[in-house]
Amino acid sequence: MSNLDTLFKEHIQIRMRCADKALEALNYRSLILGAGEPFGYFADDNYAPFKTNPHFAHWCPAAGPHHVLKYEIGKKPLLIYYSPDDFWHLHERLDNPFWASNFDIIEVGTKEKIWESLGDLTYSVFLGNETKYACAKNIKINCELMEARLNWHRRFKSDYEIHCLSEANRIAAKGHLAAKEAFYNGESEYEIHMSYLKAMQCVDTDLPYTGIVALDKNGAILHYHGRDKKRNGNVLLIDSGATYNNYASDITRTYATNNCDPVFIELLAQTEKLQKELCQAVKPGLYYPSLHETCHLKIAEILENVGILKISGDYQTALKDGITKVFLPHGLGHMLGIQVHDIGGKQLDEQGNPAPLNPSNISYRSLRFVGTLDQSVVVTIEPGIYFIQSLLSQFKETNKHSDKINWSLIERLMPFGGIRIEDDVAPMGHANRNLTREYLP
Ligand SMILES: [Mn+2]
Repeated sequence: MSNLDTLFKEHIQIRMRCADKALEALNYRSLILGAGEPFGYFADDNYAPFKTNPHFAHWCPAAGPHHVLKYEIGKKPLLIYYSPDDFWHLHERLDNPFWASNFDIIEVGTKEKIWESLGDLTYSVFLGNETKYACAKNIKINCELMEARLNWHRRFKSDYEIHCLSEANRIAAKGHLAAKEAFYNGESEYEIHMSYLKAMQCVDTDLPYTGIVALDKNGAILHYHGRDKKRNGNVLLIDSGATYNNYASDITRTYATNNCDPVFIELLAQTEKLQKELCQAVKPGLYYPSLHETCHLKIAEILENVGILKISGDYQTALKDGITKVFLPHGLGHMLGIQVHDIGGKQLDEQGNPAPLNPSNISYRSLRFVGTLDQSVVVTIEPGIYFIQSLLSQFKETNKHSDKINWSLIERLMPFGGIRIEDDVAPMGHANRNLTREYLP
């Protein structure tokens, strides 16, 4: 048995134990998870690239739509694998993947057969978007309390999942190294992106999310998805990942040429140093929003160090007055797993109660993970500093603290867009494992 087989076996056993607990608590007998069906565009016969229902993917790496998994308390999970005789579309044949021995598997050729093969469905709960057949069987659909419990369990990664996340980082590191080289060779956003894909031997739809490849001022558009053909940028902000067995990596790097303003180069060096310090602080028991707050205080310090802010070392007040949020409007990071922004970050417990937020701290509102880190709760750490025209103008015109900002220096730095550095970090033992830096400096 290979290492992956052993890890997966253990992963499925954990899934079964967690599902037993959730099913018993909510008085169900079996859990039915649909891989799902692709989303079709309105008034069109085209479909969006298929993404598997994350609840299904948590149990089974099988690719493609329509498969259904049934787990009944105390029984071996049953996978109904959809394998039609279809010359219009490609359907991956089952073969003998590493995970197969953990399921009883029935291969069927029609969607109707899937549901006939599931057996007794009394006291079942179905999660997925393919609800038509489940409705016809009169079973409970997309029960929120069940979703909350499964989302909660997804927070704690098994050793198999950590392995997959690490592999997703290893693969993405190849792309990032190629992108860096392409940038220093003067390539355009489009060319850098193509170099990224080529190095990983993949296409856009294999990526866990639409990558951000931003040269210069485009880095200040936080979800920039352009692919400009203009060459010879001075700054590259690249936020791009890879997928391995449905698990995502989420990595950002910022590179600058020597043609940049020296203040920007200094900002980049200090942000990198801060990012590494924040990563080192990740450990079980740490309340994540407190690290977000530390990040904002340090950003205030950095901005003062390079002469952007005049705040006499009063970082706490700069945070309270919302000055740091002008430069860093997003959260420190988020949970990572099957989904890039793994679900359940604002959930307090497995019942699905919401985590309390500190309403007095305005910088918390954009935070996607409000909780305490525990063993193997993988998170991203992604501090940034941006020169966003709209936020800066608004602050200058309406905020009574606008005299604390060195506006002539801001004007000089605007053309360079912004900085973000992001790693994926797994709290482990009394410290952590930085899954990204193991492969990418
Ligand atoms: Mn991220």
